[in-house]
Amino acid sequence: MSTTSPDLSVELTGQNKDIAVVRLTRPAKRNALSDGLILAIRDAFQSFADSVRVAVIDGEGEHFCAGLDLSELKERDAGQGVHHSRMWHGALDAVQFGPVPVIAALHGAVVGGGLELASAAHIRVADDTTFFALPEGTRGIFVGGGGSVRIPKLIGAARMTDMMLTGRVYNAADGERLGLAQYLVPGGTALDKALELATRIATNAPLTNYALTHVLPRIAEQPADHGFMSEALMAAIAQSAPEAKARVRDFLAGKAGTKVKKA
Ligand code: 1HE
Repeated sequence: MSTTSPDLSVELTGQNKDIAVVRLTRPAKRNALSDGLILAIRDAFQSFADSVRVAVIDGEGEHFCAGLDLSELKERDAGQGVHHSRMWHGALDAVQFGPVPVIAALHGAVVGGGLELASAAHIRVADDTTFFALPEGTRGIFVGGGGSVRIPKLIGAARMTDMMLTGRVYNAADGERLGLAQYLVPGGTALDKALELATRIATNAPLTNYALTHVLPRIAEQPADHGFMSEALMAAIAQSAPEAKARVRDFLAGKAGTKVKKA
């Protein structure tokens, strides 16, 4: 059953309603992630309309997300703690391995579970008000939303260890330099940039987008020998699609807008 929440909105935009903007709408609590909000995120990413080709996730107010709703942090026994963390894993897996590429538009605090959520996106755009931190270490807890798996892939285990041991906060420029975000933009423009990227991504062949979000991360985890074989299989499937043949034909025919341009 689909969970709705007053703390989450989903709006379809773009030509043909092909971009879903998923917005955390709990600014009074800095978009802290309650259990209800985490389940609503899971359900939103599992139930997009067929028209959706790309999703953008952002947060209302001055901060993207303050992480786990600490007011819900109550006594749990070990078993309940495992289930709670696995619930987060299910939700953020729905983001990373959902039907479409996901762009996170970041500003203000991207901390704790907020950084775990952002890490599940495929592209992160940070405006210059963004700051990144993992306060779990100083709060006597640990990441539980997949951060220990995803964040070291972005910045390495050593930097994540430092963030958690010392409470280190990275500003937007340093975050982009390290790999916490792929784009750095002026304050207040992260959503615009994310929508610009989404518009471009929506014109890709859906099968290529699927290969990039579902196959590439798995190849990256495989031994090289297995990875080469997976790559060959995916390449063969992608290039055999009629859409791929038409796109290559357009380039060979010199059709406008098909040439790679200097950055
Ligand atoms: C919250 C939360 C929250 C704010 N849970 N209520 N995350 C943290 O340790 C980060 C905690 N938050 C902060 O450090 C700051 O709130 C911010 C830097 C994000 C923003 O500061 P500011 O000055 O804009 O807001 P504020 O005055 O601190 O907070 C406004 C309200 O939001 C206030 O409630 P109010 O009723 O007194 O108005 C805060 O209590 C509330 N609020 N953040 C609950 N996180 C899967 S495991 C993941 C583990 C983690 O994520 S641990 C890290 C948790």
